[in-house]
Amino acid sequence: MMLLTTAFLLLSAFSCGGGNKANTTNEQSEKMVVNVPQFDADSAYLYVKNQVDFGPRVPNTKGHIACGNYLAQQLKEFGAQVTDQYADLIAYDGTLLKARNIIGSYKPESKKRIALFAHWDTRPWADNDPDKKNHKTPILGANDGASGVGALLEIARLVHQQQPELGIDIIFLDAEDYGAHDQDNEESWCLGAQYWARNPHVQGYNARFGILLDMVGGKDATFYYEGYSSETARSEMKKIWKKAHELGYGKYFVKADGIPVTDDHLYVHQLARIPCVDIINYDANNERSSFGSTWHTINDTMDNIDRNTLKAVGQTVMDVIYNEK
Ligand code: AHN
Ligand code: ZN
Repeated sequence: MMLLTTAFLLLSAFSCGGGNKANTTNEQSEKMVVNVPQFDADSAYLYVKNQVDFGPRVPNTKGHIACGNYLAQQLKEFGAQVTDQYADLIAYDGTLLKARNIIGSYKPESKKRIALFAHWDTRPWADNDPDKKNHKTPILGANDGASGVGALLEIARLVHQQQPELGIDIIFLDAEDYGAHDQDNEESWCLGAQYWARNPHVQGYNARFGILLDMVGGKDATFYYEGYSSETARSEMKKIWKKAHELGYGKYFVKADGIPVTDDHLYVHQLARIPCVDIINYDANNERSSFGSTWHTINDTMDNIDRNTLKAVGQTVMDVIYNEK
């Protein structure tokens, strides 16, 4: 950072006079020189695939345990201070879920923080599959689960190489997708988030804001203003969409209202009082699901994962967090 600032000042000294003088003040140069590392979509894609290769990550299964170990290990390799938060959570059907939230922290001593969330578990039932015989088959969750986590692992890799000004917490939430089959039991979803928000990994934890990534890898995904984000984290949401458009990702980040979604960010706001924006695929014209045609089906596989979508979301989040002062 210092080196780059110096380089810029040298360059400005050599550039010809008569330009906008305001641009050559120290303050302006600092602003312009924020160097944001390049999000590598191939790398993120590999982190998505590595999770899917464990098979379904349903709580209380071998694939879940193995993938949890992989995620904690990756965060450690990327220099984060890792906290494992184990919790026994009761699902809507009475099942005791051996859940694990995994948190990777950078600059843990800093009071100025941003929290980045994704759920890492996968749904035990493909109950939105067009074929009823698949409704009890667990999903692979390439998009629904692995995509957000994969993007955040790539961000962790980059944050380790070059730290942004603020402290960053990468928070992998468990037991998001064990919700009831009927739509009215909202609180049966996001159990790991509810637990974390009631029992944050650090006492009195706070962050300036949070960003939740949910289904951020699908081909031709579109991200609209999600309802709760609009209400409770409006300025942060607008900042993210503005940045996405500046970077040329306007076709993904649509500046129009989507729907409210009961998702992890809701509890982050309600229980931990941290404003949190949900970047979640919204497919306005899909009859099968407003989250896209593969949502909670056996087709939520790597075939539907598009590096370009991961790049659009990952680079946007990178630019947002590196520009916070
Ligand atoms: C409900 O269907 C209530 N919420 C969607 C949250 C979700 C499920 N995200 C991924 N899978
Ligand atoms: Zn789901």
